[in-house]
Amino acid sequence: MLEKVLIANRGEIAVRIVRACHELGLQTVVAYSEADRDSLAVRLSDEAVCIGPPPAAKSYLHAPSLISAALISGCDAVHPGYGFLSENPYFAEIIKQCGLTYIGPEPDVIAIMGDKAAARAAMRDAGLPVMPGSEQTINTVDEARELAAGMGYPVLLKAAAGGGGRGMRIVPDEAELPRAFATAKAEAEAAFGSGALYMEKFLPVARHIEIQVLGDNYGNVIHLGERECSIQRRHQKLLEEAPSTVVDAELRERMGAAAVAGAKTINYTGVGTMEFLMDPQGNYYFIEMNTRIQVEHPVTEWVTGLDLVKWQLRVAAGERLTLQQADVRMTGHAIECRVNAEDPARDFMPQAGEVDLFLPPGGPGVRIDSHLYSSYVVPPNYDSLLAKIIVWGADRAEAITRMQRALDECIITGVKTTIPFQQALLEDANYRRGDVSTRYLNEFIERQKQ
Ligand code: MV4
Repeated sequence: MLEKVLIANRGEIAVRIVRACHELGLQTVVAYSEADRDSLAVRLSDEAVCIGPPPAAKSYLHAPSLISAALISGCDAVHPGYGFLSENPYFAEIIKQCGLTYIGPEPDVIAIMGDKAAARAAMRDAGLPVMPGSEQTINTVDEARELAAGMGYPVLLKAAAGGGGRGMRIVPDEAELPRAFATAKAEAEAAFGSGALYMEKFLPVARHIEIQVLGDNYGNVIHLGERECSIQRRHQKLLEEAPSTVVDAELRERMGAAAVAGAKTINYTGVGTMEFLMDPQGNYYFIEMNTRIQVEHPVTEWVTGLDLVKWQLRVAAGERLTLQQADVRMTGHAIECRVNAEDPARDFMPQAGEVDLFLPPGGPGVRIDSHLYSSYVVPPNYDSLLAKIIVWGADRAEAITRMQRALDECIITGVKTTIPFQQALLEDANYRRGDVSTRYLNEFIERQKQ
């Protein structure tokens, strides 16, 4: 088993990883920037190392500082969390070359799934249904025009080095294609260092369903059911739940088996997520894979009873999965609401400043994953996530009622948050019926304005 883990991240996920390490008897070292000197993760960790000034590029994205912190503090492993360097194959590779254990999949697996065009090809070869689109990246407008003519508009241009909706551009018709192609290429080059683009048929109304997979170093891979993640604003998820209201046991079995087959094909190890889009007819298509723990992992943890971060640590230490697919069961219904330091009344403008009072909700079936405490100062340098409120209910109706209670109880003063928006969401008749899609949130926001 590992002994001492460097946590190369911040905020709620750093706290989450400290907790999992401590429950496994591991020592923790939290890397922190000067802006996070007073963070909860630093307070809970056995040790902490300052890795640089507040800008992420000089701290949480600066591999030499993170690896130096691990080496000088005598760590034997590094956990990347999510975001920052968590899907950077070079970071994983350098960590291994320095004799440390990377808590995540192999660098070459991170690399292939990080190239979203190569990931599609690999999953197509593995026999998964893949969103109709280009076989590989497209180099010229003429190529794009020919492909789009074959597929029919609207089409989507996506950055091969992007993912998560970053660098995604809808092309409604042929007239728009040249400008869209040039803009998408330039934006991808600027954002990801690669202008490589691929094309997909755009599904205007779909559900974003992702399957959690877990593999060990001995070829065992299982799936842990699905998460419904269609409620996104500008490709940032706001609310996630498990199970999905449109996935029954038979469909779960089929999607899960596809996800496991895809993961086995690339010898996937650790925790990962296969993202699918489902059309109104119930057909599902692979779009991309995430090779890291995800923000929304708690909803899967609650309905399956598994601790995914502990499994990341166990698998990285060389342990075998102790459960078979037949042992995995989903019980009840879990919902996660992300509480962000944003003002929903002002187009979700990010907020920073002191949280005077933080009083988290509690009681039966409520979990709070957060780095907040009263008097904590929210720094302006990073993403706006303050807390995740996760609830479990025997069924979806109980989970919704419980989430409403938890949101009503939660007190965060000093900065505006998305709590009022989440409360309105949970009141919405369409949401309560489970009638959500990738189009739902924009329609909901428009209805709110009326
Ligand atoms: C799509 C899509 C429709 N058609 N791809 C991918 C990353 C995720 N953050 C958004 N993704 C999508 N990819 C094709 N071919 C729809 C989404 C999508 C979405 C798009 C616009 C507005 C909200 C959305 C919510 C989830 C998924």
